[in-house]
Amino acid sequence: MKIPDEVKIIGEDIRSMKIRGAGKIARAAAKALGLAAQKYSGPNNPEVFKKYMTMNAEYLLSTRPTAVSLPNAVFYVMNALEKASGNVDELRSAVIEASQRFINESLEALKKISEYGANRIKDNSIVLTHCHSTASVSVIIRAYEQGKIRKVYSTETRPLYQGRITTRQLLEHNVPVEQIPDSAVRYIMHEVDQVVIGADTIASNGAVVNKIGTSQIALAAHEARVRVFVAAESYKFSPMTLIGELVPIEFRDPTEIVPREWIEKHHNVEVLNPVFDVTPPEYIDAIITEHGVIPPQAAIFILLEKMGWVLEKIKLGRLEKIRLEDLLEE
Ligand code: RUB
Repeated sequence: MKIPDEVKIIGEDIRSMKIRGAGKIARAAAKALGLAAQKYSGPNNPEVFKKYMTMNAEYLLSTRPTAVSLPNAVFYVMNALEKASGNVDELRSAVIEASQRFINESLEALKKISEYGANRIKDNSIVLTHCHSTASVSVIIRAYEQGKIRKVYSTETRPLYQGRITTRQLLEHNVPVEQIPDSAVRYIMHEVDQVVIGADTIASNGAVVNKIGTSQIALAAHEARVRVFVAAESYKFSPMTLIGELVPIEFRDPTEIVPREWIEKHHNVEVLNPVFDVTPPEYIDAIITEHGVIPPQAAIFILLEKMGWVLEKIKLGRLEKIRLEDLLEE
């Protein structure tokens, strides 16, 4: 049994960040599991098929550590497999159907978030956003269509410049946008009316894990009494944080920051490249989800009410390390 090439291509695109952003990663992982099911050519034995799907799931889970949207998407599809019964064809259909359902629900969620989020933007606003978040961009575009946005500041987001994707997408929708270096955020904040950002993971206490630099932006906004909104689908809430798990922060290769030759020339100096940070709930005014706009402190309700299907699988307090098998075990 091996992982099909189609799944490996998606997995490697996630790892290398060709596919990036928590929502896109989740949809790509769901799609990959659907493809894995389609490509299965092993024996007509449900147990073998389940093992094969678990192998594909484990592989996808290993690609990037921080965005909980990835495990949540994988668990969503694997949960459908676990609940299904019958022969391999029936199990295969259950996986393909769940994969498509996750993708559709995710896109529906984005539409709702753009509406709910745009409602929270005041007339004549200057908005600041960070990195590239599909959820935030859709809020901003919708608010612009409603005539509420005067200008957007888009941070360049070193080292990989995802802010340029944001700027390009906003320009494509005629939204007036100015690109600024990350270090200009505090300087510009007195002009800003609202900050709108996305999330990779939201903890049960409402802390938001997002692209490195987000917490500094939130601090500068707090100091200037500018409100901070987070646009995030419910599958970005982390069930594991309910039982005290920490959100792993991804560190990427130092050469994303400086060339290898520079490092070698400088006595192999240590270069750190943490790619996400944690913004405490006190610095966030509201989280815009497809279920409505909530204060960060209400994250726990989204987890308990909307992500309950994952919680059912967690044996509270007994897991040292949460692994797929543990979550799927009855
Ligand atoms: C992307 C990032 C985005 C969130 C939300 O980081 O931090 O703000 O993932 O994005 P990276 P979306 O570029 O390292 O993946 O709203 O598109 O899910």
